[in-house]
Amino acid sequence: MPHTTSAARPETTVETACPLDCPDSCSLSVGVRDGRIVRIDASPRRAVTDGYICAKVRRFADRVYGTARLRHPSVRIGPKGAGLFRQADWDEALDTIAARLDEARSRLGGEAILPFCYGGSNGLVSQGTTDARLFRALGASRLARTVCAAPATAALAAMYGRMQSVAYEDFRHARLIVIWGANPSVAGVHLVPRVRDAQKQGATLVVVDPRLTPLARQADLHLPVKPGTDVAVALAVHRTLFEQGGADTAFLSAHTRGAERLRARAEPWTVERAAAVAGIPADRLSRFARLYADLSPAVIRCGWGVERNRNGGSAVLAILALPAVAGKFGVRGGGFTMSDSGAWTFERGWVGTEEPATRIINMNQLGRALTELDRPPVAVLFVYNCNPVATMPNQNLVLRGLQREDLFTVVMDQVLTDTAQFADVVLPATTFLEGYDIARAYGPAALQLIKPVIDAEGAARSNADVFGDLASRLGLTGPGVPADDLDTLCRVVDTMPERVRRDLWESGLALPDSGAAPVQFKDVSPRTSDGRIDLFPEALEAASPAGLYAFQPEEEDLRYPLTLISPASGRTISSTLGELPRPQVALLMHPDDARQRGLEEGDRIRVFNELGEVRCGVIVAPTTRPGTVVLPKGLWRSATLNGSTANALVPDRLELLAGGACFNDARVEVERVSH
Ligand SMILES: Nc1nc2c(c(=O)[nH]1)N[C@H]1C(S)=C(S)[C@@H](COP(=O)(O)OP(=O)(O)OC[C@H]3O[C@@H](n4cnc5c(=O)[nH]c(N)nc54)[C@H](O)[C@@H]3O)O[C@H]1N2
Ligand SMILES: Nc1nc2c(c(=O)[nH]1)N[C@H]1C(S)=C(S)[C@@H](COP(=O)(O)OP(=O)(O)OC[C@H]3O[C@@H](n4cnc5c(=O)[nH]c(N)nc54)[C@H](O)[C@@H]3O)O[C@H]1N2
Ligand SMILES: [Mo]
Repeated sequence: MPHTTSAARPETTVETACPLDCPDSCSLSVGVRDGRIVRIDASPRRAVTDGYICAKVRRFADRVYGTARLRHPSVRIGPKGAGLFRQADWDEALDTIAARLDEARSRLGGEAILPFCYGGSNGLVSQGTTDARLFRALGASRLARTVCAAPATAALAAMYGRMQSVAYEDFRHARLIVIWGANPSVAGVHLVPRVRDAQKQGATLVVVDPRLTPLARQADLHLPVKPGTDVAVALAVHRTLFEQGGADTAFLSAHTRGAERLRARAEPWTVERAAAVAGIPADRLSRFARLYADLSPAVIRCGWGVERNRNGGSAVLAILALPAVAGKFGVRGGGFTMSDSGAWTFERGWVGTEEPATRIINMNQLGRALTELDRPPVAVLFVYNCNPVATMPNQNLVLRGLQREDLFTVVMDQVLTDTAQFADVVLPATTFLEGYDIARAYGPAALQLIKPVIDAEGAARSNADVFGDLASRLGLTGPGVPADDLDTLCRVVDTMPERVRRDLWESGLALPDSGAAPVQFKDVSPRTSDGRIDLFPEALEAASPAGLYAFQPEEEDLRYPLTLISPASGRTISSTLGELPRPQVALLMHPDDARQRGLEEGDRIRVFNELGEVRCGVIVAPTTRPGTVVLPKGLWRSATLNGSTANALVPDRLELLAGGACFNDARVEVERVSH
């Protein structure tokens, strides 16, 4: 008889949620046996998750238990960036860091300290809590968290006061769906079946994207715009609406302000002119304008591909203004979907102290901050929830900054990232399967409780715990500072309204008062000062060097005739999971561009400009527009032949409305290389 005792231990299941930087914020059911994760799957708790999760999170255990995982603190022993470390214990690591923080502050002032964090964990506990309190108490430089969503958030907040979006499940009620600069087939997969269902029921699908994305293939109309030209395209639709009777004047006068000024900005944008600027046939653009005027309910999914160029904020404004001008609100399946992260009425979390008015550093210019700033220079860089070598513009300048001998760099992460290779002290962080947190969705709004599923690997600790510990080593502990992630979680939940608190504790899921699928202008309305949609927000106009609805053309540079974009891929979330094996990376290029350069699929190439070069393979296919080439976002340096990724080619210029990143605003040339 076979011997079966070792398999006899039962599998237990823990209900939790995914806090990774993705709009869908899935509810998860995780199987554990003998203290190890054996299965990660969808939980039925949240309707949006719809019974399935993405392939990336299914295999998240490969990260938790993988060879790149950090299990102990370590201290650099080789030259900067050589990746040579010796193991240390927490006391040594944190005492060293505390001493360096203290030294920098007393010698140069608190502003010599730069905390650097972004999307690693979108949780409400692991960011903006004990970390924020520590850096505030130190008087550190403040970080403008602009790498993503800053232009879109500025536009949405000014225009609608962050009104809640049309939920995914309501897309099936739409007769017209516009997917504008979003690729939900990889970056928010739960929208796709809802779009397909709507199409089966006769809805028309329009996709605005320089690439032939999976949904663009299925669309009735695809507008393959040049990156950075969406503002012109949207303004031409506005002009058509105003000129041809498609504007809802009753709605505009009852519910908006600034319509006349918007109309004036749209006036120069005839369909012909916008089509020429965007590099698309004029008849396709006028067909789009007609469809948008004629079909209701009409919903626009505005993605983040739109914002990642100099004109990004104005483009988002012009797109989000469309449903107001065309009067598309007030019906189920009509309106827009952007981000719901700010659609809640609770204040964010707990920090327990005022923010000092120290200098603000735009994270998109990290390289400059490390190499150019003085009075004071950045002396201590503390990176957590972020992998800037892989994710920030001007990679070579970031690397140069990180090589500074007089810079003390701390990196706290789950794995030995490209950034951690440059650290003086590396700290091991828990994953969302090893601690407490709250996932706040930025697709359809929801909060979910995250619980530890397994014990922490090795000596890994949570951010909340480590920053609290550091504060006490520095003597900065005030009364009521939470001790660890559970304590911090309780503090964060305590700041929420009674009903939300109860739902979170009792069922692990809380929805806004307006429910999971509100109708815009019925169940939710603008939360601007006067409750109207502000089509011409003057505060934004005043702050922007180019003004609202501005289109600034790219500078002609004959040496670099191609535009490089680097959108989300299905293999990573930003650079998270980039440590896992992947096939050879290749640049996607249109056959016309390849022919002009004598390139063929399978060639080795270099993509280059004045900032750097990337060496990799090439895929030749008509799935990108001529003139636009594509590399995936979030690559680790080992993924290419020369240790540079798309960000080595991305300029650190700023988007004009909110200082956003210009990832899709890189000008390059491509040529074959022999090795
Ligand atoms: N699998 C996976 N999922 C993710 C992520 C990931 O890396 N991988 N990242 C997460 C994060 S941080 C975010 S912010 C979201 C982003 O998710 P999305 O909003 O989908 O953003 P992107 O992938 O940057 O770009 C979307 C599309 O915009 C197109 N595009 C590029 N430039 C332009 C332009 O100028 N105009 C127009 N109209 N289209 C343009 C690109 O070709 C792409 O198809 O996804 C999240 N989800
Ligand atoms: N070329 C190009 N670059 C881009 C983009 C693009 O479109 N093109 N998109 C940009 C966008 S949209 C975004 S949002 C940014 C994201 O850029 P980043 O903020 O750098 O996001 P990630 O690459 O996901 O890296 C997050 C890191 O945080 C770590 N982490 C996760 N949880 C924890 C935790 O609890 N504690 C600690 N200490 N660490 C943790 C993860 O292991 C990971 O290494 O990238 C941007 N970069
Ligand atoms: Mo992002």
